[in-house]
Amino acid sequence: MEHRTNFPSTQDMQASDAAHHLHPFTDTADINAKGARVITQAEGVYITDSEGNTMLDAMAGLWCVNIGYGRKELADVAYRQMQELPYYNTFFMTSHPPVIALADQIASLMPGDLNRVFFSCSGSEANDTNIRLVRHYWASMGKPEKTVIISRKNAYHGSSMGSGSLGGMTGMHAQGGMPIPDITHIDQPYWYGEGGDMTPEEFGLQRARELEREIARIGEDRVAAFIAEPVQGAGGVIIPPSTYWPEIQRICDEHEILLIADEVICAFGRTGNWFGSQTFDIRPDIMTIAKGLSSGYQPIGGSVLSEKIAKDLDEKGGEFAHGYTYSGHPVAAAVALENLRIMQEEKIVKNVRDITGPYLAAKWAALADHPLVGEARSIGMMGALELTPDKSARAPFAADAGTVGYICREFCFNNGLIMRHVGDKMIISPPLVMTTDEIDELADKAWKCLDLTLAEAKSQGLMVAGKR
Ligand code: PXG
Repeated sequence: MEHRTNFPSTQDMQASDAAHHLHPFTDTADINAKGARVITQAEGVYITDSEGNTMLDAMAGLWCVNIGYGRKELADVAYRQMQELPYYNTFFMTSHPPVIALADQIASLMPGDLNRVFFSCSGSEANDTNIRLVRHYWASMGKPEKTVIISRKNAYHGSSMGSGSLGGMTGMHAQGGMPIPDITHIDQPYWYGEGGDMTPEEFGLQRARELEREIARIGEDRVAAFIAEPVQGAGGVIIPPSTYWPEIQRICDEHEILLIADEVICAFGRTGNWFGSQTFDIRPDIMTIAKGLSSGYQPIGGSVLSEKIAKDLDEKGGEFAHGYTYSGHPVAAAVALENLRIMQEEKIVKNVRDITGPYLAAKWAALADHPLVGEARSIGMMGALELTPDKSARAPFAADAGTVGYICREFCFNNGLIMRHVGDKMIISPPLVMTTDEIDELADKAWKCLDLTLAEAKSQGLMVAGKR
């Protein structure tokens, strides 16, 4: 496709950006001094900036462009829908064809009896919906005192007051009065960083049983729900030990609490099945979805309720006094529907499960041979590298967390690879359509950037182990 090239100069765009645009999760002084990298176009798994540099996008934007960039079918559907019905709401007894078809399609893909969708425009909104929904649910069931939601440290569930409170990011909680009341956080199943001398299996059980202790501490009659990502994404692609989810599921089954699986990242193929809940055999009462639902082409998310919860609410819930102007937006719904159609037609999830996922797993695991890498883990099409000054001890760096990760991230950017750092973990979440050749390119570039990072870390005296 021919792309537009008549943008203002990079310098002019950077100056306007600095003057008028406040960026999410960005140090303003830093970006204003250095200038934003301006991304102007993208095709397949590559993005291009205003200076003409092309980079392999191993993050699929922000874990979302699962189908890859430049799919004309999605643009065509949006164009047609905008002409036919650009907007109508789903409040006050109305609906429209795209949202009806999309809810039906989501329900048919969902595991178990997850069957009813409440739409939002993002994962944050969907999780805010979940907070209100589970509290409304228990109040409707005659148990208004069940309001506490248990979450986990280092979880990411969004950035609004509600979803940011559900999340367990201490840096976020330090700003703006979070968490809101009645949300608590248990420890995460992060074996590499916190497992000590335990085997991953022992550690997984121990961390899962914290949920049972937390329910007992708070009192079951006060607990509404437990929320967790099948694999923690933004926290650093933390893949739980095999014992973790079965034990969590047992605890949820044995107690009167709802289980919310936040699949904003895991859903729609990321872990090699349609849903992370299938990969880990989780039976959620509510699932949060967003990102991959539209491959990021339109902002859309949702909360998917089990048939039981939905039926109970039909009978006893009355009006749920909640909704967003753009809940089930027709253009977003039409685009999501087309995205799901292409995913099915091109067997993208099966391809991840049988071909590219295993291929990435082998290539990624080989990066553990690099002297800077303490662990290389992956599942489906997501992975993490733990950078360390001492492989044998799983040691962190003595320098501030993220110092070496940041150096590596910058080398990646400057060598044609988008890989993110979370502290001193390097993480990837490439488009699900990435080919084996492109995975080779990803692994080669990652190795080269690790070499550059190691040399730089040595020259700055950073290869010194610190304490956990
Ligand atoms: N839940 C999960 C599991 C997520 O990963 C959200 C909810 C919130 O979704 P919205 O659409 O409101 O952003 C997310 C989003 C990162 C990063 O740096 C991760 C996310 C968003 C932005 C940055 O890894 N995840």
